[in-house]
Amino acid sequence: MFLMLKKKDLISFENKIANLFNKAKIKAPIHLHSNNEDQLIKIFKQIKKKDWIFCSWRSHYHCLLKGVPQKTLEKEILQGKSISLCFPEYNIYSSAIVGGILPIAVGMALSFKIKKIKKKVYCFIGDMTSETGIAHECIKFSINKKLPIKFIIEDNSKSVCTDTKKTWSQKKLTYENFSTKYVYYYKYHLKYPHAGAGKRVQF
Ligand SMILES: Cc1ncc(C[n+]2csc(CCOP(=O)(O)OP(=O)(O)O)c2C)c(N)n1
Ligand SMILES: [Mg+2]
Repeated sequence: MFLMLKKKDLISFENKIANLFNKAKIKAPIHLHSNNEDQLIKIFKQIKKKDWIFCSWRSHYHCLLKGVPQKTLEKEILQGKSISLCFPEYNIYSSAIVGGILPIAVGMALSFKIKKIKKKVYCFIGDMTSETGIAHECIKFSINKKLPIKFIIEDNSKSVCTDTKKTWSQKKLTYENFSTKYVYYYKYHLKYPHAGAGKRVQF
């Protein structure tokens, strides 16, 4: 990537947002990341400025690594937009609807292929999202049509407060350790609750 932030920059940004949330300076939900800085920095090394990123409600780190300036991102979060951050000028789009971004990401990759545009789509999804029907269809379609897209599964083992594997009675997630050209899986431990910063409002 053209601009590479360090692990400590990501952590200090997320800590700052957590403090602002706990001081009631942010009136809308926030979904923080933690303990996945190394993995994301490594993934973003292969992502180019012209490529597109699609992600979920948990996207502060992705925005920073795609080049959104910290001040710009903080302003949007303070305005209550953390849950669905979109910065088209930095080629990053997110949705707070579970599975919502998947067909949009696939549609963009299909369009790149049809128009012979040399850009790639990176679609970041949580472990529970990766087990939905829409994810299975989108991943299958993309692999079979050889689309310029990669799905990155970010496994924190839970969906809000529910254990993902227990929900589906699976010993392993469908795409666990399934690293191919189209799918990359990584596991991390989220120190924060699903939403909020551990002190004030919880979901
Ligand atoms: C269609 C839909 N159903 C339910 C929700 C509520 N919801 C928000 S995040 C979430 C958990 C998803 O878990 P996962 O994909 O593992 O992502 P994580 O939050 O753990 O990163 C749920 C159920 C939603 N936003 N959209
Ligand atoms: Mg999860």
